[in-house]
Amino acid sequence: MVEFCGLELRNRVINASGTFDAIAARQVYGDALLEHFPFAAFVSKTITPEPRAGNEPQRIWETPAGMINSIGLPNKGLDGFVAENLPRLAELPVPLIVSVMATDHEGFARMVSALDGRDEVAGLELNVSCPNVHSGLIVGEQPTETAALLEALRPLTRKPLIVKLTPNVADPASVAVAAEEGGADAVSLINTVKAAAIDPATGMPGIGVGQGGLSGPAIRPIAVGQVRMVAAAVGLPVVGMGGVCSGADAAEMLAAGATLVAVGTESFRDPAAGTRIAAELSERSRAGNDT
Ligand code: RRO
Repeated sequence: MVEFCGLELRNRVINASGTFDAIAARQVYGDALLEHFPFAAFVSKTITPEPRAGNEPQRIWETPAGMINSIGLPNKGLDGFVAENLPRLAELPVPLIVSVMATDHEGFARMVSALDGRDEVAGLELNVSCPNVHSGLIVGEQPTETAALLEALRPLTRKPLIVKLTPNVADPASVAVAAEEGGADAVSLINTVKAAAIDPATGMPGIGVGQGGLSGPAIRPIAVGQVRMVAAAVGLPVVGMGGVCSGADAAEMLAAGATLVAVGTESFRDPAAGTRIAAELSERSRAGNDT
């Protein structure tokens, strides 16, 4: 077992938010999903206080060794999530972490307070890759904004608060330190890297809204570099993610300083990737191979 923010996990491999739809997977695989759940904890797709339709198509564009997405946070809003998704996610055989995002402290506070009262929720991930409507600044791009958000939310819950860091900054470690000073329990990184592609057939952007976030093996060295810098700067546990496709990749993330590893884009290719990567990781440690 692995201890993470007071949670007991069966191994070090979880999912990256928004990359595995456990409710849809249950419909496809039935109870076999519960018997062979690919992750040691489940992180939900990010929810917002009010429902959102998400972005116009195209939402996904394949690139060499990865993909660009701009999904735009389609979700049922807090009330719809609690009424319709939470009962189903509570049936998963692993701890549930709910990812939340809002455009002001009040919106974040409403979600954190509501979810604090739910025993089904083991922890909260704060997705800070969004603008604060009052300052116009992306919260996770500014240490001061990140610290202020944590100071507002920390008194509202004793559940673990994990801050999901954006890679689109010069110094992610300074944002991680601000999260730690504000009272975060862990940090997770990296979210997707800002990117665009032009469709050669049309000369127009491949993503409907013009640009999006790059994920997959293409960004793994960026992720390893940032995990290494952040892990050296904070005393908090770090969830490392970005292009992890194998046990060797996961071992690299752990060697860089991560406590847990999250699998994202690889689950689109292989829905059982989490199980395979955890098995490869455990085989490596049995063989005494650290990296
Ligand atoms: O929904 C999205 O488009 C999205 C989100 Br909220 C995020 O945090 N990262 C990402 O790559 N896409």
